[in-house]
Amino acid sequence: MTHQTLPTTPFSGQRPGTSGLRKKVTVFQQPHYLENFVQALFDVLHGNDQPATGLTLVLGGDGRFHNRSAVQTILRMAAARGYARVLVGQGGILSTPAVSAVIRRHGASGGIVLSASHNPGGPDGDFGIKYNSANGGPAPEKLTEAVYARTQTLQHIATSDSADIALDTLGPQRLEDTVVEVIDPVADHAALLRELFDFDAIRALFARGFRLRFDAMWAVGGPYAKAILEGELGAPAGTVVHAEPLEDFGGLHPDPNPAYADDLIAHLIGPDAPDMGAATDGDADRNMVLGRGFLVSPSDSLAVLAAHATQVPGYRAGLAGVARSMPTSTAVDRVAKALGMPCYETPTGWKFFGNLLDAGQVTLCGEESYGTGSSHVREKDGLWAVLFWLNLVAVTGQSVEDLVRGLWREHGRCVYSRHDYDGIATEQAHTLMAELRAQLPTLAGQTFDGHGLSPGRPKTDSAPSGGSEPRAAGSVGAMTIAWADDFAYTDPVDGSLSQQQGVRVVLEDSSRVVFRLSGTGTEGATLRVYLERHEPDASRHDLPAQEALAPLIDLAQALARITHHTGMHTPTVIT
Ligand code: VG1
Ligand code: CO
Repeated sequence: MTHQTLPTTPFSGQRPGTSGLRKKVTVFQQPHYLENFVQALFDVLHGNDQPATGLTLVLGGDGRFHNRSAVQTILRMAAARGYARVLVGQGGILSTPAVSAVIRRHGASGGIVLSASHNPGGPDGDFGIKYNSANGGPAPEKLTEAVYARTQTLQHIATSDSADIALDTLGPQRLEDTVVEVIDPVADHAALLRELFDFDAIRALFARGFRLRFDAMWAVGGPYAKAILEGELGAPAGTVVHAEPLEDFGGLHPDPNPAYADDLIAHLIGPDAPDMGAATDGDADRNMVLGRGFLVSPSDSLAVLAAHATQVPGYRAGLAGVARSMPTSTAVDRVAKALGMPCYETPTGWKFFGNLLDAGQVTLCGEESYGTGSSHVREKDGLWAVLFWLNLVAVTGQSVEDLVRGLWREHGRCVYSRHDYDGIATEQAHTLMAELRAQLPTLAGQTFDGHGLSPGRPKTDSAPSGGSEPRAAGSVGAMTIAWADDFAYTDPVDGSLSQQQGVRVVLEDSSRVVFRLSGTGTEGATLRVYLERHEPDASRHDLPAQEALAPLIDLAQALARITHHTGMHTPTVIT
């Protein structure tokens, strides 16, 4: 068993996106592809070829195809780097929130998450790698950019020729001078969740016959949900379905949204439906929550949790503040305002919440993409969100639907939808965004009549302060653009600037359309169009979102000429 230094040559394109480096499995299977990235990471973290003396690394993944072999590769490189200790989840498994919890509870210097999250898995699917820092959160852009730069100049990698670690055997093993400790993937995360929620109240809820269907989507959330919901909280066996992590997620998209969690949604309809439904994604950081026959939008979910947080033990003392990604609806802003606490708007991606959480400026955060979390870790946390909802239902006696309707009654409804256009030729997607950006200086004051934009306000429109009259849903009244920009974010804690984070077009009635390109895909480009409109009138809260948003959908087409650029007439996925 000896160190080896092997020559290598750089790969192009090893730049992490919104959440780590994601590529096809076949790309990761190329000799040295993974090794190069890890070598670059270690070089940036510790100095080129410098040892990681005395440090602890956490390692685990969502169990997708290639997970086990990637774990062995990284263990050998960690040993060659001189890490004192590596904590690896049994079977190579750790959910993303669990990695975050383990890093924090064990004082590790960081952790590596092997996941492509909600992207499909299997030999033809996707794989991914992401580094989390000592705070348990995704590495900031400064670090990921430095890693990318290093991947471009690498000439060798350091590894070891030692034998594989027995990943299924709990306890310490040795790999050269490094102690590799195989840990129970659930224990630390479960201990943390136990501190936050009223497990007795949730246990009593299940004992009263409350029924939950938790769909783990054949992904890594299964073992966690089974241990906690069925094992500790007394939910009947069979509450957690599709609980066994499969390497290919059963051939499905482990993406909990109305498009891919159709099986769960079908089970929540009808007189025999359970009281609540929930699902988590590939790496169990996302969550979807449903009431009986009732879908909760992720933006509303964040707002409900913020509004009722003090009813849950872990947040009894109140929230320091909240944060949401820019495209997420403004529902939580309204709650924050009513409660007199700050609300921050960050770019898309959990890494942007890290500084605010570390500085104690926010307690809860969330994204429209089915992600919610808090200061307990530095990742979004699917099971945490589900337990939060269960705790609220248990102590308020209200159903999931009651809680959301209560939010709408008090603050109006932020009608919301996201339209994704997948598989666009990259060049065309960039042309579309460039064309949008070019229009930005001239958009303010333009009016949309349902077909096209024209400069100046319509004669009927009042002074800028007047706002426009509420429109009947589906009809197009005067839609005047108040302002438009390309979102740029200055981190309030470290002052770092992130530009070009999405084009926002905001109307005088505060409705808005946001455009950005996905940073997690592996094939072509995905255009995301985010649509939001505030509806104060309770008699219109039940209008289907697509109907209520129809004028904005037309405006999005007119602004971005989506069909012209992509050849697509309808979105690939509507959530
Ligand atoms: C998407 C979501 C974003 C989320 C990211 C990682 O990014 O929009 O909100 O943080 O995925 O989530 P993008 O760049 O494709 O829009 V996960 O659960 O895939 O790690
Ligand atoms: Co995920």
